[in-house]
Amino acid sequence: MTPEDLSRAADVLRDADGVAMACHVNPDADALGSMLGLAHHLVARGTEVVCSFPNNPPNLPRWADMLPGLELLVSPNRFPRSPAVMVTCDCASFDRLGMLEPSATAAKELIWIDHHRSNDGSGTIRLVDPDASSTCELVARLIDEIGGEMTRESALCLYAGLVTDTGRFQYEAVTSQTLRLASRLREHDFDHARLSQVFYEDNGAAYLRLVGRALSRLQEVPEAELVWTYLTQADLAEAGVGPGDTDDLIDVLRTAREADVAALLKQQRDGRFKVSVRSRGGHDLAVAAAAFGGGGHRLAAGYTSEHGPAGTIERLVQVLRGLPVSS
Ligand SMILES: [Mn+2]
Repeated sequence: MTPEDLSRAADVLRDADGVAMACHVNPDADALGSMLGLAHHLVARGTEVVCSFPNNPPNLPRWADMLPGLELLVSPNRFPRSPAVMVTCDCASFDRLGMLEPSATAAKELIWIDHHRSNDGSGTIRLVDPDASSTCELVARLIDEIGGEMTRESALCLYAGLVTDTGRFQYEAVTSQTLRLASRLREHDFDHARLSQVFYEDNGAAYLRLVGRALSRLQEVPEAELVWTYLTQADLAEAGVGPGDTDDLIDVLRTAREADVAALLKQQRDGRFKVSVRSRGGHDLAVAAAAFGGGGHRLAAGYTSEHGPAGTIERLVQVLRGLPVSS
């Protein structure tokens, strides 16, 4: 992200009458928080803002209620078809926009804000910094460049993304700048303890039983420094847990000291497995996931596999060991 791009994006957003904003499918708190954080700032300046993400119906995770500005969200089929100015938040690739892709293609100005290393290069103005802790951190820089007082609503939304995308300030992308931003955001009056509770201490008993099931299947592959497990659609149905409610399970797996890489395979409705991978530092998983058409960060990435659990792991082991993958 160059200073020129940042200043050009700020110019465009200052001058725009209306801005259409989108974040990635199945938004996490960084995606939703960065989008709404910037939206609040623009709304406060009198700009017309509409926000969306490509889930139809737009079912939101439970924690989303904590974020102000949900009334700015429209369902993807009501999103402007050819916006003059469009902003995307936290999208590593164009296809993460799903059914909002045509709007991004048609947009006159497309401001692309993201921090994924595997970002694939869309946008007329690119605010992409793979070293940034979160998209929220990039949005904070953009808000400073636009000028004007940051509102409490923006601060809360950005704080939510900052806390969660840094694993509560523990990942390597956390810099003194990240912590200074957190401190600045916390000067605003919001209940950060309640926010943390909603993100980290809000599990249902059914989910905890499902974690037990997944952990009881944990397998180790020492030659690839890997631990892994899986959940099927039947597991989810039996537990009565939605697939979006299992996002934190990988954070339990990754604590295994026997391995460098943890992989969680979650079966999707179409039968394929969504694979989340995390490294403790020894493997570049953005590269590994790219071998399977996915992407992400060096230590946290994901992809979708056509193969069952055994076939998926067999291929992952080959990539982790630097061997050619059988198709
Ligand atoms: Mn992010």
